[in-house]
Amino acid sequence: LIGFQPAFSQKKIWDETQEEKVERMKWWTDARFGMFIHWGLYAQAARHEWVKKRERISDEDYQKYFEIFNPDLFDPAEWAKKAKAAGMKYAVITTKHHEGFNMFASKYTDYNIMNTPYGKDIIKEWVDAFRAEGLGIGFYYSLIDWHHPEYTIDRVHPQSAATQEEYDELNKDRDMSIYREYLKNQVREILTNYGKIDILWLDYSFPGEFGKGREDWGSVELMKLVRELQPGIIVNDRADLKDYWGGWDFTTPEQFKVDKWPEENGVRIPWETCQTFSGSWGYYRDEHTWKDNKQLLVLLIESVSKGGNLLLNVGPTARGTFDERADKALAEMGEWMKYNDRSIYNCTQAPDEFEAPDNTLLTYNPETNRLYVHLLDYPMRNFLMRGYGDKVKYAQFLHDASEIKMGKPYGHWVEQEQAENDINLQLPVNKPNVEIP
Ligand code: FUL
Repeated sequence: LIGFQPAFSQKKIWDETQEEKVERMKWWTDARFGMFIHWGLYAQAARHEWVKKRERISDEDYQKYFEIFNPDLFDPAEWAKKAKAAGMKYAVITTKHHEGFNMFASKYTDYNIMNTPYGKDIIKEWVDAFRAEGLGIGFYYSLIDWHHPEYTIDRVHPQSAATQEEYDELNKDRDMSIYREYLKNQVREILTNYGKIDILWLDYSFPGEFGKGREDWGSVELMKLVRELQPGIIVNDRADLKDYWGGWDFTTPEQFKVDKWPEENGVRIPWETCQTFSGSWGYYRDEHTWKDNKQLLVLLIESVSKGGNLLLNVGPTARGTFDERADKALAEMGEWMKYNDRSIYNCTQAPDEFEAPDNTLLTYNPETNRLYVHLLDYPMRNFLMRGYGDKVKYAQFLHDASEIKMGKPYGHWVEQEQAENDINLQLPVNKPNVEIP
């Protein structure tokens, strides 16, 4: 079981017992699979959400994207259906990415969706549609802001400073306390104007020399506000509040295929890996390093097998549609999930007594006491599971609920003789339908 009470979280932002926390997060740890959506003005450049920094585009030049943004084909109900059909249970959308543009109506800046040709609150439309499909609602909000005039230039900026003097010189006319106030006001807006919000995904801090940490964001105060406004909300770990109880709820390995349940001080912590289909979060027309279907499924299964979630990202186009490569991948995952989702939802890492045979991943549902064996390399006949002898009552395929007989191996091979405490699954030669490709 996960221990949610890390010894290092001594300082308190939020009064809650471990049991209450487990309960608050249960829907999320059961859900296992969500959709990340990176959408903003950068979708028009169609070459990475960091395009402004990567290409050192000035505010003046970037302004054109603001003046023409008009996603005429945006149909959030269709997006929500696609997420649901893929087997996803929640979704997290960028309300503001590092570029600073607001996809929501804000009274604290004109640099928001209402002042583009589109002129409607995308976040509102999105929330309504996703909620209608019963999906959990999550907001990504960037702590970094490349547009706000008071936001101090940090070390990810191309002009970044090498020394403290350079840093001070670069930022001498900027007042971060004004930005902090703005940040707080905006977080209050998104957590007030759209009803119950299930997840807040802040991004990001990099404490250290000239880096940004809790002081820059006013994180302690910010998080108190978040908990007060949305007591049920689940928050990620990027506001630099690791040592605060209530400062974070789960950790966020980004583009990492996690091979072991992450721990802090010997305690297993809730986690979610966020992953892209390709090499970018925002829509990137000419990027072709897309993960294939098997890689994506293994990512999902492997995450669950180590006690974690997968947040899989789509970067919609500037017209408001999904890239057709994303559509295809989502549909294929949905096809697999239709038959196999019970090996994902409510599942977690298998108890230690079960060792995963080679080329398999194990997931386990503690409530039903079911163990799921995912065969990554389908064997043609016998499948010996060492040490499982007295532990398995019955075996079946998921896709058609057909029995898998457990018995003596077909054929004979001395090295593979079955021992008392092993079982042998008599698998059909033909690979069943809708398995991992
Ligand atoms: C990172 C950001 O810089 C990326 O653009 C993306 O949003 C990713 C999920 O988090 O920190």
